Amino acid sequence: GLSDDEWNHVLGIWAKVEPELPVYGQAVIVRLFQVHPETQERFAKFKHLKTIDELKSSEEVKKHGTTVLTALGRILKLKNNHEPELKPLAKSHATEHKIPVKYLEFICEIIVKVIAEKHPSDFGADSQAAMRKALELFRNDMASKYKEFGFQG
Ligand code: HE6
Repeated sequence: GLSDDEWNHVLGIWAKVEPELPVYGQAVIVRLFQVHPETQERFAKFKHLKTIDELKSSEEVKKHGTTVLTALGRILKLKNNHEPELKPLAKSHATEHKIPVKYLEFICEIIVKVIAEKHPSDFGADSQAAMRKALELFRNDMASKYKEFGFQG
């Protein structure tokens, strides 16, 4: 797990992200689809969006980004005790959507980059390191739940 100090960094920066969750959510999903187009293929509802402009102007993309970051925020706020919140997410992503752990790695890396771009002065080296650690914990625990649900990830 993370130390109290590390969690303070994580939740401190998250408090700055939260008022603009749809903006961040949209930026993260658009970037994910741009950099890793194979992730977009997993979404029947987004397959028709071909250009970057179409992605950026899609209300559905924005809404989904908000959903994803809202779920992640709830998990982060539970700190080292995120199991109850993580379990249903791992279940749907393992058994329904079948999302490889690699894709979770992609989105986590993009989340750090997008925050760093939008909040350069509030997201220093210590905060970035703490956020990376929190997202690694999230991914590792998702991966072990995946296995419990019979998905190798
Ligand atoms: Fe996904 N997702 N997701 N997901 N997701 C989610 C929270 C998905 C995610 C990574 C989701 C994904 C494909 C996520 C998804 C639906 C991710 C919620 C709350 C919901 C929902 O309730 O609808 C992370 C890190 C978090 C917190 C891919 C690819 C990645 C990388 C669907 C295809 C699909 C869906 O509904 O079809």
